[in-house]
Amino acid sequence: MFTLPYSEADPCWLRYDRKLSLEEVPCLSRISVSESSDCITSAIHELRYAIGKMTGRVPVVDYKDEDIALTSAVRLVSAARASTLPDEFTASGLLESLGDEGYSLKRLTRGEQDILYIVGYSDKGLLHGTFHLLRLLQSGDSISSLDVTERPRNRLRMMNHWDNMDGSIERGYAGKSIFFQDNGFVEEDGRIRDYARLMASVGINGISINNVNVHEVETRLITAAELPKVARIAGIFRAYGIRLFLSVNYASPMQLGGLATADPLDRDVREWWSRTAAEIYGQVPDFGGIVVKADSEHRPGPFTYNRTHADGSNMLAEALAPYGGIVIWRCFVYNCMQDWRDRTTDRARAAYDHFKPLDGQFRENVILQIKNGPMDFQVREAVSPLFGAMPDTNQMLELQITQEYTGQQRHLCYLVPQWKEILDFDTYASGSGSEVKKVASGELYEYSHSGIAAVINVGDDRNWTGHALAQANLYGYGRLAWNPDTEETQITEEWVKQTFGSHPLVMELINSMLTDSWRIYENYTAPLGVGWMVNPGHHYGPNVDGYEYSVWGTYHFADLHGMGVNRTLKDGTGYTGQYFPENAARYESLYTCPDDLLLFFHHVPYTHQLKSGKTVIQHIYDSHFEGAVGAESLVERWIQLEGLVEPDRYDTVLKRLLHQADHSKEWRDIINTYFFRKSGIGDEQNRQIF
Ligand code: GCV
Repeated sequence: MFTLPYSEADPCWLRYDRKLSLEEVPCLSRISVSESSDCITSAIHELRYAIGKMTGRVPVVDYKDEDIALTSAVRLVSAARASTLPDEFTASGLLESLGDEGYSLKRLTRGEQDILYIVGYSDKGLLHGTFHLLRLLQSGDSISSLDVTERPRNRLRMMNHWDNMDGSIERGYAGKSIFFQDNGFVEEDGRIRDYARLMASVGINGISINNVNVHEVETRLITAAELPKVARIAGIFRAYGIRLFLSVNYASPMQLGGLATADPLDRDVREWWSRTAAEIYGQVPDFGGIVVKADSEHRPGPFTYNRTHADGSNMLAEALAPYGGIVIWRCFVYNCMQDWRDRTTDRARAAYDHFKPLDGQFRENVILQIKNGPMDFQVREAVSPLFGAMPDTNQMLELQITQEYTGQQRHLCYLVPQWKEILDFDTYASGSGSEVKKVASGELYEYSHSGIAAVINVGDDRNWTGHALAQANLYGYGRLAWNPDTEETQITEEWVKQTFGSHPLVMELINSMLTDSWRIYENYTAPLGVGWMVNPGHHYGPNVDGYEYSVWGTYHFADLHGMGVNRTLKDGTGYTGQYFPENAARYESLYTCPDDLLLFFHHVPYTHQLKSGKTVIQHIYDSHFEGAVGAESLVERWIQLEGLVEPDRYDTVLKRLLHQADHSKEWRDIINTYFFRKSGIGDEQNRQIF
């Protein structure tokens, strides 16, 4: 007998608190299925648990699927049993159009008969279709004439963990790893199973479980001693339609194989990797592939041997190719030992400068994974000019759900609006309408592999994400990876309804808190796209000069006259020239560059007038005062929900919001004071600056 959930952790959006009457939806009283697979078993468990919880009666399962005799049932059918489907599914080639993961949901009522079909080409489609149905039921959406067909826009929809085997998580803000502890795997796997359920429910289909900074212990994950344990985790995910990936150490042939080199063109190195691939696939036949951070932030890579990133990734890709595996090669490559006195080197240029010249040189099972911006997941930065710039090389987008620079899950910062802007950004790579979402989905250049990955924000905290409202980022990412055109409002509403219920005030207030939160956070932190004014190392809290005289290439260049980074072609670093002409021209000119990114692209006097009509210095003051008021308003909104949200969640969120309101004042005062002292220009409204 199954029991869901598998752990005591917060169920997030899989709560199923809504009450449903079987009389209104008789089809929910029975599940009919005659096929079997791990994914189908998962789908049945999910249906039984959710329907049982919502209706008070766990549906019976009819494994013979004697359709003719059924009067009411949810019927799961894949292509293997297509002959038993009614004409509505077979006539128009619908089944074939679903691909490996799509599904069609139809409710057909004829007289006494009430059958709700969940139809997929494959069992994975059935599982995705199941979660779609449960989402509708839980949200209270009508299913009386249900007729939905969906397939994911992105082939690869991935989560990247930065988990270390000692249990710590790089940039993790919600406890310890759910996979690892004490340099081994956790023994109790209930959390992992519940995590797989959550991920599958939003359509995730790939997960890399260890940090891209692969240290000594984690390097051993691809050895015979560890692979059986990896296989156990892969099995948990497989049952939810998710393939497992690992991050690997580029220097593994030296560290594990005792070779003197990791040179990608060395015969012994190549053989070592192909033997290793054979061992991996011997244990995990559907292993997704590997994620590689090479020649970045002191990680080893092909540069040591005067080889290129194409040489390095192709060598690995060759080893994985016989098994259908892919190499996800990160483009986060830059000089992290820069001299701050050197104004000619621009970190923002690095990914494009390194990778663009290599277009067309990568094997078809290599994908370049590109961070959304050219710097590093700032609260606001430009979109990376590398998107769309490599028509002959597979690309995918990397986002960051974990809130490294956006409040570390102690501050509320809903990132769906930011991600929508990134996905909708028009690269003009192939004329207008060449948005990032079309590059990532492979629609622009018909890539053989592509998609979206994001650095996950979960840990073993009971509520997974530290801040309960940060679960919305997790949910929103999955929904956007499935379909980047999903409206922000739809995602937010879905999440709130499923997680907190449909009380009008709850809906209205949590919705508005999430919607406003990114702008509020931006307002009291880094102004006009400049970024990086954080404490070095841990990146929490204000420190305007924290990175100003460092090696990291992250400067604001504030002096007594003005601030910002001159990245123009005319007399700056030339970064603007990496964009396609429409964007290059827009960013190059002070007059067309959007205010939001002004200091990212230009160094201007404090008295420079923005499009808003304000001067830069007045904007800094105003936005910081507004931001702190905004943070206060989050508290004011939340306290209206006392009694409408259960006490535990209410209290923990309130605590974080109070901290945020307080901390936003610290941000406000430090930033405002710093620029007042630098510029000597007072606030027009004479508010208190120290
Ligand atoms: C995993 C930033 C983060 C690092 C992270 C790195 C990366 O520099 O601060 O913690 O390392 O990005 O994306 O590789």
